[in-house]
Amino acid sequence: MAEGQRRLVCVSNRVGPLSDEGKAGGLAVGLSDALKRRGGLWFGWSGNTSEEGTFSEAVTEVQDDVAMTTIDMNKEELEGFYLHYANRSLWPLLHYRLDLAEFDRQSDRIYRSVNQRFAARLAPLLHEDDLVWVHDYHFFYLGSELRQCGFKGRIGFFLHIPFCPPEIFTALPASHDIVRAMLAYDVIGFQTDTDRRNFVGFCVRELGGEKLPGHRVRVGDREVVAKAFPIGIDAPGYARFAVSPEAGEHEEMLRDMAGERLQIVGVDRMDYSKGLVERFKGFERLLEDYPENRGKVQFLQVAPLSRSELDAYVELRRELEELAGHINGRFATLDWTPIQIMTRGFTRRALAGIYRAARVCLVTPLRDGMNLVAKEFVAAQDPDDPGVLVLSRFAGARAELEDYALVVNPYSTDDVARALQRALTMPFDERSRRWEGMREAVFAGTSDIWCNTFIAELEGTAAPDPAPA
Ligand code: ADQ
Repeated sequence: MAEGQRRLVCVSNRVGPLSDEGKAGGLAVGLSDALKRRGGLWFGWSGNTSEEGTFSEAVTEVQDDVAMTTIDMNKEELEGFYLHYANRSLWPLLHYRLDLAEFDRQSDRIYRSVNQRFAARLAPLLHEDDLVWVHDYHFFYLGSELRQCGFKGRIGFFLHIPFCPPEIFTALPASHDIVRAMLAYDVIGFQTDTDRRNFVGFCVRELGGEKLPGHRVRVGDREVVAKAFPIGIDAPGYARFAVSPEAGEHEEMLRDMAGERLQIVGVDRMDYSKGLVERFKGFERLLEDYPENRGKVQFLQVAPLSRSELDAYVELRRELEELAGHINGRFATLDWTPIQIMTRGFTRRALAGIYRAARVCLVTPLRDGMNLVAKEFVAAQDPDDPGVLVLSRFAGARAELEDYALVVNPYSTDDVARALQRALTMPFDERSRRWEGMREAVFAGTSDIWCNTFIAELEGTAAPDPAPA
């Protein structure tokens, strides 16, 4: 931490790792990049359960300038807070999947109490002039609970996933309580302007609030900043990963395996929001409608398992494996397996090599806050032979990359197949021009810039907006 700088305190459900481990998850990647540069305290759940739960002793691990302090949860807290309310109510709802969202009183109660417990444990660790930055949908109530504990400093919040339209959000029984509690934050950050508009729309229509100039919103006597801060990656660092020996090994392995064939890749946590089923069907349609690709392309989907305790995720894995089996059964020859699915994690360097070996990257979520994979793919490319990004119109990353990626409707099998065909046959000049444009965008919006812009807003030192919202 530089002298005179206020300490940054980040709060998120999972803490770390700071190192290049094979852990999948956009939040961990974004935050560790930011914290490693600035230093500070990172507070959250240890990943362990114990009988004492949120009353367990806090454990602190220090790495360089970052202290990581964690507490446990007990089984009931983990069930109600994490598995149920966060992952079965909020995650599907905020991803516009009302059909998958489940609501119940018990988990609502536990979610609130875990937020209260984390605030109670964090409050004694805080200094008055700390900048507290709370992350994601696990902790909507945490800011307001910190206020109850007497903390008067600045508190910001960033939502990594989408904020759905008010028409959908109002289905959540606690929707009013949640948004009112969010107003305890001084700055509320979203990935895109669409998310911000949805949130402000809720404040105005449901809570009688008022939209003010300069990305501000007023509800009753609370006036807060609600603004988009698109998250980025450490683009120069990622580009260096891509030319590391470990990346080189993976790139070579994949190129050897592909031989003359063109490689298509997808890299996503195995989650229904990522549109994997629809993507597989799009690939199948490519082989159906453009038969010249048979034997000439291969598709590797890397999809580490996540939340495998939940039924919807078990079902998804089954469906994907079945679909891959069906496609391979239908088109494979003795020397060609069209589609391969891998559920293991990779280090970030290894992944960078995989991206670099690919001619096309398929990033086709049905809904995604940002999608860092799209940005990593761009940063990892070889300027002498860059690949093409096929990007969902429903990924937050579209806002920055739409002029250069091939933008598709991920629900349309035909659209995905057409875009794939276009990507696979794209001449070098066009590939190169498109990649240059994306590269510029990815390097102009790095994780550093994301972090610094948010913190400047939280400190109240951000330059005023030239064009008020
Ligand atoms: P995620 O839903 O996790 O993030 P994403 O942004 O794509 O989605 O990030 C995934 C991260 O995990 C990437 O950095 C990727 O490299 C890594 N990863 C994926 N598969 C891996 C594997 N097999 N091994 C190792 N690493 C792997 C959430 C939101 C997103 C938002 C981010 C950041 O859902 O919309 O972009 O937070 O805010």
